[in-house]
Amino acid sequence: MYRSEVPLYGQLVDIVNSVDSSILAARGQGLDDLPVRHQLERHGAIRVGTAQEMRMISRLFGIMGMHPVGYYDLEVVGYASLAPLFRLSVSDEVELTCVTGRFPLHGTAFRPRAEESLRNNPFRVFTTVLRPDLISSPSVRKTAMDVLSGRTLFSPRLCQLMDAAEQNRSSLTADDADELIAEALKIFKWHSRSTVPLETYLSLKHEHPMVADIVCFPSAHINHLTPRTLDIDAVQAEMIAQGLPAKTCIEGPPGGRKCEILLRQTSFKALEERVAFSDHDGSPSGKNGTHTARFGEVEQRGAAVTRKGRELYDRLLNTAIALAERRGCEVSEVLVEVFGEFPDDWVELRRQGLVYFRYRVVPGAAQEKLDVVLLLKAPICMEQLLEEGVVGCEPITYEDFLPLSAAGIFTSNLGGESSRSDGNGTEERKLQHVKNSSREELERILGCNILSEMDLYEDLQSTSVRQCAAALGLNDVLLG
Ligand code: OOG
Ligand code: NI
Repeated sequence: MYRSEVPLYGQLVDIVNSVDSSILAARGQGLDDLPVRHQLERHGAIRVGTAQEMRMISRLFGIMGMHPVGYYDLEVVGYASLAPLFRLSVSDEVELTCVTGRFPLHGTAFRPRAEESLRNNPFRVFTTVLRPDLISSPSVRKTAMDVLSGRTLFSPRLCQLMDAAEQNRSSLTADDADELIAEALKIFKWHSRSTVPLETYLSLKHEHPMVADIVCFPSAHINHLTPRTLDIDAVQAEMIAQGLPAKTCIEGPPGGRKCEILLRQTSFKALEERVAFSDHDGSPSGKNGTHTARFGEVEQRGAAVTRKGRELYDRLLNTAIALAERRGCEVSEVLVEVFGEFPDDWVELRRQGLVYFRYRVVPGAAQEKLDVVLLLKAPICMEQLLEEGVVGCEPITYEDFLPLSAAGIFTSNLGGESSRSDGNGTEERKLQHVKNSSREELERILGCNILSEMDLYEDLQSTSVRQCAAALGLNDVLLG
C-alpha cells in the first residue's frame, strides 16, 4: 500500500537491495543469506490526535504482539543545540513556529519484545500523540479538538474484531484475521482529501505544521516506512546520485566504525502531495492545495549499548555539538574525531561493559575444553569461558530509536531550525522533571507501563548467560 502511495519509497527499497546485494556479493553471499529479519525489517511512523486514538492503537498493536517500548519526548525538537547537527539539505518555505518552545507531541515505539519474535520480524511503529496542552493558541486548541472528536479511525467492524481477539484469540477464524488486517490498514492509508476547509488547515499549520498533519486528515497515514540497510553511507551516496532530495548528514554515531553501534539514519523529503479541501459541512469545497509531511528514511542498525555506553554516547555527542559550534563547522565533520574515545573493538566494548552481548555455548565444543571448565574454580567468569572457546558471543542488535535523531528527522522535514538551550544545565534539570510526569501521562493514556528498552536488553543478555550456565551444568557464570 505504501509503495503505491509513495513511489519514491519503492525506489529507496531498490537502492537498499542493490547496495546490500553488492556488499553480500563481496562476501560471496546473496540477499537470501541475510537473516530473515533483515529482509523484512521496517519501521513505520504514525501520529495520532487523541488519547482515545492512542489507546486504541495500543490495543491493536498489542493484538499483533507489539508493545510500547521506550518513551520519546520530542520536546528536544524545540530545545537542544540541534541546529548545526541537522542542517537542512532541502529548501522549504514552511516555518517552524512552535510558539510554546515545546514540541506538542510525545510517543513510544510499538515493537515485539521476545527474542524469538524479534528474530521472526522486528517490525516497529514509532507512534506519537498530540499534546493539546502544549498548543499555545486556545482557539487553535479548540479547533483541533473539535475536528478530532468527529474522526473515526477505527471502523465498527474493526472494534468488534479487536474485542473478539482480546477476549479469546482462538475464537478468531483465518478469515476474521484477514478482515482485521484489512480494516486496520484503513487507519494507515493516505487520503488526498482534508476533512477541514483550507483556512482551518492554514491556521493549524501556522500553530505548527505537525498539528495540521495530525488533525486535518481522515486517517493516521503512515508518515514513513523505513528499510534497514547494511551500509547507509553507500545508500546515501546512491540516493544523491539518483537525485533524491536527501539530507546532507547522517544522524547518529559516525560512519567508518568497525563496530557499528546504535542507529544511523538519513531521510529524504517526499514530494508535495495534492490535497482537496472540504467545506464547513465536510463536502468537497473545490479548493485544492498541497501538503508535505511524508518522507523517506533509511537506517543502519548496530549494537545495543548499555547504560554506561549510552552515557558515553550522549556525552560525546554533546562534546561534538559544542566543538562544532566553537569551530563553526558541521557536527558531522567532528564526529569521527570526538568518537575516537568510544572503543571500536568488540572485545574492548565487552570488557568495558559498553555493549550488550548474547552468549551461546559453542556447539560441539571439544570435550577436553569442557573438562578444563570443570577444573576452573567457582565462581566461573564468562571471560574464562570465552577464552577457552567454550562460549561464543555476538552483540545484541539495537531495536529502538534515538530521541535526538528522531528530533533531527522531524526537524528536517518540517523545514525549521531548532532553538538552543541556555547550556547551563538548569534547562536540562527542568526537562527531566517534566519528562517523568509526561511519561506517566502517556502511560495513563496507554493503560499500561512503557517498557524500558535497557531492561529488555539487560534481560536478553542475562537470559543468555543463564542458558549457558545451564547447558554447561554450572550454577552460575559471572559477567565482567
Ligand atoms: C517520527 C520521527 C521519528 C525515527 O526514525 O526516529 C522516527 C515522525 O516523523 O513521526 O521515525
Ligand atoms: Ni523513522
